[in-house]
Amino acid sequence: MGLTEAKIQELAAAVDEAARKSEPLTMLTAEVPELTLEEAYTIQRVSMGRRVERGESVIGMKMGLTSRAKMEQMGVHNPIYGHLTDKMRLADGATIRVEDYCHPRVEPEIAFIMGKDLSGAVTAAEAMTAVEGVVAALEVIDSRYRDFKFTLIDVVADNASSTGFVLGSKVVAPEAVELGNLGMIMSRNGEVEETGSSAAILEHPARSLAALVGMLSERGEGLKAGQVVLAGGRRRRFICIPGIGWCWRWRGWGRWRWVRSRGLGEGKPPLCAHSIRFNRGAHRIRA
Ligand code: OOG
Ligand code: MG
Repeated sequence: MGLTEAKIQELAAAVDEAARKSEPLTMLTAEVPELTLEEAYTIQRVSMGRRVERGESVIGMKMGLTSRAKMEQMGVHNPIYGHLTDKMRLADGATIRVEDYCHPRVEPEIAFIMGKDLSGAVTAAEAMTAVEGVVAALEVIDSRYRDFKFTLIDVVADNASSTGFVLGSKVVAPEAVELGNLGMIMSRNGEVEETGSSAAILEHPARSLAALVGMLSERGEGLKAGQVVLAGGRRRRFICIPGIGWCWRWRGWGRWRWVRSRGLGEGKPPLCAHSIRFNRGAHRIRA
């Protein structure tokens, strides 16, 4: 037996309130073990409706669990998606306070800017014909679940942990970068920690876009021209804690710096804050 409309509304209100107040939430599946993936997506949509009622607008979508590493971490075989609203968009160079989140993590991402509407069953190549530009992005995710414990169904209901994203300023035509095998170097406090490629995103980020459109079409939905799509994290999530600065360099494209926390304000206790910067000159760097 499926969940009643009232129960869907109640669970959507719970995830929405937890996100709005950055308050820990008990896993929905602990209370409702029979919750299905389809119902979780309905809860996600109802919670987005609540945001829209408060004045936010949906400006795009994000894919999640698109890399083998993240799928293995969650023990799943399929990606998930979430919605992005205008309120989640952070300015390039913004400073955010770690205290304002439950379990903040950052992920380097690749974003598509749609030039045309796109719906139905499409191949990766067809999906790319609707893309106007690609841009290096950074996502801040924040699972609201207590002790950072959740199942796939819980994370879908919680809008795939969406909380913020930043788009770089160098939007390029999709063919201007080698999107399917874009090299990346990641360093922690100035030392190289990991290297990789955009191929980790479902073998090519375009496949992530096509998969998203396929999943949306199951609900009779699609993407609209002008929307932003985050293709999904390449590997793992990186913790945001004071004292750790992350830097990701994409080959021939740009560099993202997640700057270390620093104190803010004279005479006040130091706040844990991070500055997110997209270094405009860095596209000259070669990996
Ligand atoms: C779920 C969000 C997944 C990605 O890029 O894989 C995601 C999570 O890891 O909390 O944004
Ligand atoms: Mg992500």
